[in-house]
Amino acid sequence: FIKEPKTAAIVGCPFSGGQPKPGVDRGPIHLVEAGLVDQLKGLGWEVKFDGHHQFEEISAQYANDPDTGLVRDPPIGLLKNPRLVSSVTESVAQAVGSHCAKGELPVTLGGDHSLAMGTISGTLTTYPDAGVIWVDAHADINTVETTDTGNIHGMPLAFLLGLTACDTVPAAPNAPASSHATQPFSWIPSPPLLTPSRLVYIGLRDVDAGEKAILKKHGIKAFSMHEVDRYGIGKVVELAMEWLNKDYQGAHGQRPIHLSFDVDAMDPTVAPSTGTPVRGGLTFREGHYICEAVYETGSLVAFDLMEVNPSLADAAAVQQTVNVGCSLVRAALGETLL
Ligand code: B3U
Ligand code: MN
Ligand code: MN
Repeated sequence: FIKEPKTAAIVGCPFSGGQPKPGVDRGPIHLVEAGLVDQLKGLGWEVKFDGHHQFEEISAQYANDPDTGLVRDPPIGLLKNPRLVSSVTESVAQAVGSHCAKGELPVTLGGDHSLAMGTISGTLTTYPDAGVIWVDAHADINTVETTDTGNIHGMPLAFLLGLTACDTVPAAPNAPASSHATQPFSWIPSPPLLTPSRLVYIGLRDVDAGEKAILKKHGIKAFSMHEVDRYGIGKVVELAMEWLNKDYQGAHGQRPIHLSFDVDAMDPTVAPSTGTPVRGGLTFREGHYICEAVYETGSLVAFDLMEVNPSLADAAAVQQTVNVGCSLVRAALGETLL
């Protein structure tokens, strides 16, 4: 899938609007400052990086009016920053999609996990039959009806799968006239490009009751930490790949894979600096093994590393988390293969 010379495109997304804690927008900056670009070049990849995406124009459009105090992006139901997140994720979809179309491997650095609405949409425009492996402590599949927090980083898969939508609302005063203002996320194609049978989870351990019902209803395959303990990570990745390819007839014999990795899938002792750590997570090796094994199949077409938040721990813990983040990206780009 990836053309020679193998090119990785870093898509830095300093964005935190899908959740309330400041700092996660600094994640990509720290990862790049730690030397990620040169590290990937050292693995033999050509690396494109034109600086982090600046969502300034979009953020300015939806920021409260400084003069009148008008709120341009009021909540819709519980959902916070819906227009902003919708607009940012659509622009991420375009960036990621253009890299995929050129045969490059987009490596998107978050930022919060709402960004994956953009990354996965971008991948699916080039690879409509791609499978998604979602590595996370959380299922991120709340709908407008089930969300308790209204944080959109807990909802991206519900939008991608067409399981939820925002109602059409009157444009907020002074907001730009666009579909983002009146019906956020209506840019996501309907019928959806992603289907429940092409999604597999690894690492779950904090899933809301409403989300469990959604997983059950749609028969979505999930390997929680319980299955990681029972089968071991080697078997889990094998079963995940088998599931995604079980009735696939396409050209390469294997679906293209989009690997979306939330750093909070890792145990907090391994990656402490993240917004919603949950104990009992993946070990250093288990996390890396997932990345290595998916790369080894030759079908990885896009990788996300999300939710590194450099402002939630002391300097040593931040450094540790950033280093683990870089190391997961290297593993996904073949570092440990001999
Ligand atoms: N399921 C909860 C918590 C959560 C989801 N993703 C993260 N936290 N990082 C929610 O807010 O939807
Ligand atoms: Mn997540
Ligand atoms: Mn998570």
